[in-house]
Amino acid sequence: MKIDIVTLFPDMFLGPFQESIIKRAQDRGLLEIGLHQLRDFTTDRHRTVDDTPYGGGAGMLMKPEPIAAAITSVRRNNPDAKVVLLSPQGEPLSQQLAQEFSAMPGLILICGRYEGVDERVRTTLCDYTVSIGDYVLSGGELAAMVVVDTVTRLLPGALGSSHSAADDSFSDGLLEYPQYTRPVVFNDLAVPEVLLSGNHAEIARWRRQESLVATARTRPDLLKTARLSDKDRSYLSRMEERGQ
Ligand code: 9D3
Repeated sequence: MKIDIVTLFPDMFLGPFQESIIKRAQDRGLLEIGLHQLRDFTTDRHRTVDDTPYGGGAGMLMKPEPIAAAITSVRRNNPDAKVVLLSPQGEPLSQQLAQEFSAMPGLILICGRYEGVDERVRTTLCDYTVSIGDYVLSGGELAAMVVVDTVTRLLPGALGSSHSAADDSFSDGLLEYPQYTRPVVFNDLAVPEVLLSGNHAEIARWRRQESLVATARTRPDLLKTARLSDKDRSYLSRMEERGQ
C-alpha cells in the first residue's frame, strides 16, 4: 500500500515512521510512505498556504489551490488512491474504517492546520473526512500518524507470525481482560490464582468475565453492539444485581 501525506510539517513524521511495526512494514515492502511539503505546491513569492475566512471570524484557513495542486501531483504516483482529509469535523476513525482503508491500493492523507481548510477542498477533492476523536489537536499530522499506524497493523504480513490483527481487541466488541506477567507478587499484589491454576477452561471463563466487567465499567456504550452470548448476558445481570 502506498500512503502519501500532504503537510506543512513533514519532519513531524520522521521519528514515528522510523520505528517498530511501521518501519518493518516499509522494510518488507508492504508499505511505502511519501511525505510532501504543501508549501512546495504554492506559486507565489511568499509560498502562501493560508488566507482569511470570508464572512469574518478568527484565524486563518488553508487556501484550496496548493492542496489541489498537491493532490494532482501526488496522484501521478498513486493513481488509485483515496483522498482522506483529517479534520475535527470528520467521521470518527474506527477499526472498521481502518479495515476499509487497509484494503485500498493507496491513500493520500491531507493534514489541515490553522482553523481548517476551505470547504470546497473537502467536498470536491476528498473521498473521506476523518477525525480521531472529540478533543482538539493542533493540526491533522498526529491524526494522520494514527491512521497510518492502525492501517499498517492490518496489512497482511505486517505483524509477523506471533500476532494476528484478528486477535486484537474490538474483534468481539469488548475491552480486553486484565493481563499479568512475572513476578507473581508485585507491590503486595498477587496475580489472580486462577491464572496460575493451569485450568484452561477456568482461565477462559475468568477472562471472559473480566472482559465483561471492564467493558461495563469503562465503556458501557460498547455493550450495546458487542457480540454477547446468553451466558455473557446472565453474568452481566448478576453483576448489576450485586452493584458491580
Ligand atoms: C474552534 C473550532 N475548532 C474546531 C473544533 C477549530 C479547530 C481546532 C483544531 C480547527 C482545527 C484544529 C486542528 N485539528 C485537526 O486538524 C484534526 C483533529 C482534531 O483536532 N481532533 C481530532 N481529530 C482531528 S483530525 C484533524
